[in-house]
Amino acid sequence: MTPMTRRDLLRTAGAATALWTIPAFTRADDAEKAYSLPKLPYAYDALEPHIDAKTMEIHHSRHHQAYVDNLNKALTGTEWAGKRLEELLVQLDKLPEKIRTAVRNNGGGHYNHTLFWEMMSPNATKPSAPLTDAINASFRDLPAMLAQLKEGALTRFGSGWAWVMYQSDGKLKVASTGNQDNPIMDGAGTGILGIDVWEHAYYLKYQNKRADYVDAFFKVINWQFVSEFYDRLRKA
Ligand code: MN3
Repeated sequence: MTPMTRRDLLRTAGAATALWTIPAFTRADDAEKAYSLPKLPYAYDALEPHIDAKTMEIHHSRHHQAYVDNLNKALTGTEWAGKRLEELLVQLDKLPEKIRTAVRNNGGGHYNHTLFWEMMSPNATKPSAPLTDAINASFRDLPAMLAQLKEGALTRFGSGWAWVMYQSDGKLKVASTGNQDNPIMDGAGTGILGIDVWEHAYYLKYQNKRADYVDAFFKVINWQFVSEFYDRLRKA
């Protein structure tokens, strides 16, 4: 057995802490031990004209469904089936190598999209007072935070996500991840607001104009959900 390096220890400690502080959004069905596609909390056309109905329908019913199906396929018959998805994503290095990449990509896809639908709303909302305080302390103000988030979304080369993440020191920070990765995977933080910058999220309506899509996304942010997510983390 190789001795644990300091880095391993820190990673393990980080993952263990993260495990208990990340709220569960994606549970497997107890009987089936399988995940299922969550119902969209609004109609496909509810975010028009900012996010069009066709994009929402394909994104939810085909892309997200495929992540769920492929995640279930990878986990079937393994001891990891039926666990909280968050539990798998914070300790990917413990998964058998045979299924690790499939769980990372499809489990990340299921987790990220489950949050993404909730992070948008057709109703006008605004950040809570505690979240506003945290935004002001970490970024100066809300426009400054959104400017950084937009920069993160535009500079992510290829497919991925830009995030506002909550860190264990209570501060908020902007980050971006490739593919379907999420900041919880390496213990950097927990993404409380995320924007999908895969082309499938915007190409039908915005083609190559990712900046226009980001501006449109800013108009449909569900601040109530983001504020509640922030609250659950800071009180954990
Ligand atoms: Mn997507």
